[in-house]
Amino acid sequence: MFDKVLIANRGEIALRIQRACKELGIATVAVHSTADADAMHVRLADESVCIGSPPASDSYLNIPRLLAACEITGADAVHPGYGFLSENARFAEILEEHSITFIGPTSEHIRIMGDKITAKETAKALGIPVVPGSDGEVATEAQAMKVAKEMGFPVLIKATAGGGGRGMKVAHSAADLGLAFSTARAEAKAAFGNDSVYIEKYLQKPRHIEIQVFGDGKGNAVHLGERDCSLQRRHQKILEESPSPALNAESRKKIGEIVANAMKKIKYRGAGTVEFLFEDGEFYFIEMNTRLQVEHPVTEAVTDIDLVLEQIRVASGGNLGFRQEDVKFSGHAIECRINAENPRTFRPSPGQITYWHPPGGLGVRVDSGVYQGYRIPPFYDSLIGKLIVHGKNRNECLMRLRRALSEFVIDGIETTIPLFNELVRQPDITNGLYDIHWLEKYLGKS
Ligand code: MV4
Repeated sequence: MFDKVLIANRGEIALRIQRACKELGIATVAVHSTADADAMHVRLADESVCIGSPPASDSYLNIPRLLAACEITGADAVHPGYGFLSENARFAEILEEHSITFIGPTSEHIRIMGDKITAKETAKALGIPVVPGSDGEVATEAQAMKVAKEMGFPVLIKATAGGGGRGMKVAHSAADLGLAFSTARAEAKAAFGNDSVYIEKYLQKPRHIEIQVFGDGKGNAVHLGERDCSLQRRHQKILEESPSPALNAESRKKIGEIVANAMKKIKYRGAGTVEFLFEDGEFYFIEMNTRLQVEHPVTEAVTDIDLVLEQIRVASGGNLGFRQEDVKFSGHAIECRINAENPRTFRPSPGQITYWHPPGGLGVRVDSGVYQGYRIPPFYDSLIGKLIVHGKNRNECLMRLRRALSEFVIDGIETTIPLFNELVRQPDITNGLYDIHWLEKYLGKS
């Protein structure tokens, strides 16, 4: 096992990772920018190193400074959290070259899944159902037209280097295709420095359902069920739940087994998420994330497995501690992302938290890196906490969530809590009847 882990992240996830390290008896190193000197993850760490100025490129994304912090503190492993360098294959490689363990998958797996065409080809070859579309890159408008006409409209042009919805354009008919193709390419070039695009059949009202996987890099792998992440705005998830209200036991088992077998074949190591669109009872692979995700506590609640602790265990050479038949799914969990934002306009609302009263009680978990008196800096994303509620079934979970939300008091800044108070009373939400467009339509109406 490692003696000392450096946590290359900030906020609630830095604290989440520290907690797992502490339970394993591992010393922790926090790194932080000058804007985060007062952050909770810095206060609670065994050691901390200031690595630069507020812009992430000078601190949390700065590989030479992170390496220097490892060297100064003698850390033998790095946990990247989510975002920042968590899916940077080069960072994983550089750490290994310096005999520091990257707590995550191999750089090869990160690279394969980072390129959306290679990811899709790999998934398809492993027997995972994918969205119908072009075989790889589409280089010319003429080629795009040929593929689209064979497949039928509407189609979606996607950036090969993309993900998270950037560089995506819908073409509803042949008349739209020329403009969609050229704008997708231009946006891809501007956003990723790579204008490669591919085409898929556009699914019009899918749900976003992702399967949590976990492997030990030795050919043992399991699935840990799904999370329904359809409630999102501009590709930012707002609320996630497990199990998905849209799945039955049979379809859950079937897709879970397909994905777990695929992970066994590639000897995947650590936590991963295989993302699908789900429409009319069918799953369609879109992407794989090779990192721990923001919404991982939803899976922890229903499986009672500590995903971060397991990540650390397998990164240090341990075997998977459980088999598929040992994984028991219990009850229902919902996570609400508490952002420092206006709940209507979503304009960021940094500033001082003058009062902080998180909810508690049975089945309630709050993961957060803030505290009363803390000043939220304006430089980073606006997630300040996550409320995760667990119950015996979806109805109990919802009742408990309404209760927990009503207890939550945050003063001094605006937060998304009022939005959640509304959402948990909407019939479509309580009935589980929502697709990826539901929230934006709701926000447009009200
Ligand atoms: C799609 C799609 C419809 N059809 N692909 C958006 C981000 C990226 N992860 C994939 N995305 C989508 N891909 C096909 N073939 C619709 C989306 C999409 C979406 C997906 C998941 C969650 C929210 C979304 C919001 C808008 C569009």
